[in-house]
This record gives sequence, structure tokens and C-alpha cells, in this order.
Amino acid sequence: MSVLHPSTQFDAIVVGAGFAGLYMLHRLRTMGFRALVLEAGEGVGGTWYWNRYPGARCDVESMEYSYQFDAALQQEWNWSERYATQPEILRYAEHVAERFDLKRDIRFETRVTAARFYEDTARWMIEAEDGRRFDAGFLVMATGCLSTSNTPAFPGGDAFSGERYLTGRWPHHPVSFKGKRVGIIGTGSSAIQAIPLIAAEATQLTVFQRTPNYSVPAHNAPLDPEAARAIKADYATLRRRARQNRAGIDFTINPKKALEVTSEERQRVYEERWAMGGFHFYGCFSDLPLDLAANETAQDFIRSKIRAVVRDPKTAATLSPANVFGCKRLCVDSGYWETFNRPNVTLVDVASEPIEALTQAGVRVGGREHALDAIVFATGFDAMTGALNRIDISGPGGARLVDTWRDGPRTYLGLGIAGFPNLFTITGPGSPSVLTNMLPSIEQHVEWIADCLVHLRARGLRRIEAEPAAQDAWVAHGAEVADATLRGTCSSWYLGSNIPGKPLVFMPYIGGFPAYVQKCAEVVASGYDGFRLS
Ligand code: N01
Repeated sequence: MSVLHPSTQFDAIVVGAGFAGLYMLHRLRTMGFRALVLEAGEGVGGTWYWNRYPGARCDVESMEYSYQFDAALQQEWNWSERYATQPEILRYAEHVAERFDLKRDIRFETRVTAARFYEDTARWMIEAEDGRRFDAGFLVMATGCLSTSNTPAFPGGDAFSGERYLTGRWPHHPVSFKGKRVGIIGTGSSAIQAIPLIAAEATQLTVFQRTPNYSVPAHNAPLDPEAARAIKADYATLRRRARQNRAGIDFTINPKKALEVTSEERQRVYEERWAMGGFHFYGCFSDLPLDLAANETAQDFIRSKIRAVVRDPKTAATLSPANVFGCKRLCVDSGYWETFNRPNVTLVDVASEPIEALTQAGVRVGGREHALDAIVFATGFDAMTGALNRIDISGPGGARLVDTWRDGPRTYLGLGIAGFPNLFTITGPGSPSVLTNMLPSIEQHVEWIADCLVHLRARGLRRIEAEPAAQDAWVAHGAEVADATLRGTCSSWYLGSNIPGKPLVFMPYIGGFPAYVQKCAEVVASGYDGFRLS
């Protein structure tokens, strides 16, 4: 190992300056550790730094999609809308970085490409794209669950001569679609948010849809200052209720089963939840994620809503999903279905006839060329493992993470990985992460990791590693709870099936936030059961 300048030696290095990396740095510093964050971008915010596409906003309400670790921050920050926009969330991340003076310990424009653990020193050597090296006792990957864009290799490749945009890597300069014919590929959450805004600006918008998605209205609105004041007067109660929910979000799940009630009651519940907006719809009935017949009633309801809004019956039918409700991530929209009534919007079904090629003038489907001035790729992400596998991470003896995970990710609690000592993942595969409100999940992981490092330091220990048997048991438990639901029954990024060749493993832990938090607490209480400390 090369001799390093002391300025490159740290107790812990954190990769990523999104919400996970920012809080991890703050927490480590508060606990007296010398920590550094390495970030590929030029600024903080992670997903909210990169995803600047029109209409980007959070699908968790702003009063909940925020940190709770600092009471003053929580009281003093004011959100302007029920669902915050990307620019406002980015301003919040900036504010947090300034408020806690975090930037002095963040190296921007530093893309980590490799990390290697050396057994003799029990330390990590981390390498950046430009060759700089950093040495740390512990390595914390705060690299995000949806941070590596999926860019499908369409035939024709670079042939298209117009403008190209990727939702997950949107330019930082303003983009105007005025007077342009725009095509958008994909109808996931990103596209569903972008389509109404692009349609309002462009001359013509062509939507290339492979799989229709379920979407519920956000009913977004300016945040009522009185309602915000009421929440702030007793924020702890809202946060506590949210922590008791499977998703870590404050919404109730109706304990009744969909087929137990009369059809009138079922319709009433669906209408009520539809009117509430957003993820409240997930909680209509307790058995929707478990029982196909129950689930079909929710599917029917949403399809009826699409038919009621979209005037052209053929377009409405093409937009109507046929898969299990909640199998893919539910989308939350503002005027999505209505957009297909605009005369300048065309829907092209690429399920039966896939995109043949990108041509110089546009996109060819079924022998017909759709002439375009710009293409927006809203084609999603190599989720959960993409960012980790792109870094050449190797453990003692050179075993590489990408090889270890050849058949899919295996972790203990989504926090540690057997064979990779002193490496932590924040909201890694095997933790509730993307099935929850990310902010409380991030805070729980950050605090768990920081407490763990304090525990090791207090005992003069320098090494922690997940035990293979504990990891095997956790992976088996994760698969068992996932198999009990309908969520693995369709192609989705949860399963990795959106990426050709990716092993099919349901990656997030679906057992719910409360059960997971309890398990993490039990592990600590038992002296880090399932981890080997030395
Ligand atoms: O990505 P997606 P996303 N030919 O994977 C299509 C979060 N998020 O960026 O379904 C044609 O959902 C693909 O089709 P199919 C949220 O968790 C949150 O929209 O694979 N089409 C699909 O329609 C979300 O779930 C917010 O058949 C192709 C689309 O591209 C997650 O990020 C906002 C194709 C990709 O949809 C990902 O959302 C935005 C091909 N070769 C995102 N390849 C909030 O509201 C892919 N597609 C917080």
C-alpha cells in the first residue's frame, strides 16, 4: 500500500452527498470522527441534484420528506407545497449543508471508482476516477438506490441527430421544448411527472409506452400555513405515527379486506382514498398486496378512472395497466391521464411492436418513423445495486463485490455484507429503503452506523463484518416475506427485471419499517448479533 499524506486519511469515508451522505457526515463529526464525503456531482442533493426534469417532485408529502434529527431545522424550514418540487428539495439539501457547515468536508467532482480493503491494516483504500486515493478505517456507501440511470441500447444507437435528454441526468441549463416535436420513451414515475409539462410546451409530444402504469392523483396544492403550523406544534406525534407504519409514512391502512365488504363500501373507500391523493390509496384495504382477487378490485377501479378521463376509448385502453396493482411502484401524478386528451399528444404502444430503431430523424416503430426534434429517455434506473456494482469494491484477498453478487445482492440487514469488513451501505438492498419514506430510513441507518462505530471505538475494536450464517438467514427471511406478496409478480426495478441480464431478486426488504427497526435494535442490544467484531 502506498504511503499517504495525512490529509487523505480518515476514520470514515462516505461516498455520496445526497440526504444519506449529508446526515452521515454530520453524525460522524458530532461523534468526534474524522470523516470525508466523496461526491461525483458539483453539488449536494444526490438524486435531487441529478433529476431536474420538468415536473420532478417528491411523491412523499413534504412535511414528512424531511429530516427529523434536528428539532430547530424541522421547525425553521418552511415547505411551500404539499409535495415539494425538485428545486425546493435541492434548496433544502443546500440549506442543510450550509446550516451544519458540511461542505468543508465534501470533495465534489470526485467520482469513486474503486475501493479495496487491506487485511493487515484493517482499512479501506478508496480511489477516485482522477487517481486520487483516500484511506479510511470505515467505508460508508451513501450512493443512493436510484442513482444509476438505465440507458437501453436501442438499435440505431447514436443515429438520432436531434436533442437527447435523460430524466436522471437532466442538464443544469434551462431546456425549452417550445416549437419542438418531442418524443418520450417510458411511462414510469419520471415520465408521468414530465409528460404533462412537456405536452404543455411542445408542439407535439409522442409518448412511447411499453407497460402502462397505475397512477393516482397527487392533489398537490400550496401548503396551508395553518396546517403546517399545527404539524410543527406536535411534529413528534406525526413522526411517531409514521414510524409505526410499514412504509414509514403517516397514512392509515384500512384493516378490512377488499372482498369482505359490500361492493358499495368498496367503491366508497376507493373514491375516498382517490380523493385524498397520493399513497393513501395504497391503504384502501389490507389484503391488496396479498390477495389477487382483492387486488383486481383496485385494478378495476383505477382502470374505470382512466376511462372516465381519457376521451378516446382506444387510448384509454392502451393506457390501462393489466398487471397487479402495487407490483410496480405506484405513480403519483398531476394531470397525467388528462394530458392524453390534448390534440398535440400521441400515444404509441411499443409493447407488441418494440422500438425498432432510433433513426436520424426520430424513432421507428412498426416500420413507421416518428419524426422528432428531441427525445427524452425516461427509462429508469439500475436500481439498488447499480451504483455499488459500478465501483470496483474488493474485500480481503481481492474478492470483488460484483462477483459476490453475481446471483443478486446478499446483505445482512442491508447494512453489512459478509466478506466485506468495515463496509456499510445506507438503505442497501435487504433493507426497507425504497418501500418506505427514504428520509426516516436514511436517518435510522445513519444513526445505527454511527452508534456502531462509537461502540467499536469504546472497546478498542477496529473491524466489523457480517457473519455469513446471519446474512444467509436474513436473505432467506427477505425472500420469504417477499414471496408472500404479489409484488414480485411483474417486471419491475424492485426485481431487477428492467435491466437485461440482471439477476431476478426482490431487492428491498418488504417486512415493513417497524419490524425492521426492531430487528436492528435487537442486533445492537445483543452485542451486534450476526456481526463479527474484532
Ligand atoms: O423509471 P421506471 P422512473 N423500451 O423504471 C420504460 C422513483 N421516482 O425513472 O415498464 C421501451 O419506473 C419502462 O417500461 P417497462 C420511483 O421510485 C420517484 O420513471 O420496463 N420502454 C418504464 O415505463 C420510481 O418508481 C419519483 O416496460 C422502456 C420506463 O421506461 C423510480 O424512481 C419520480 C425501455 C422506466 O420507468 C423509477 O422511476 C421519479 C425500452 N427498451 C422517479 N426500457 C417521485 O415521485 C425502459 N423502458 C419521488
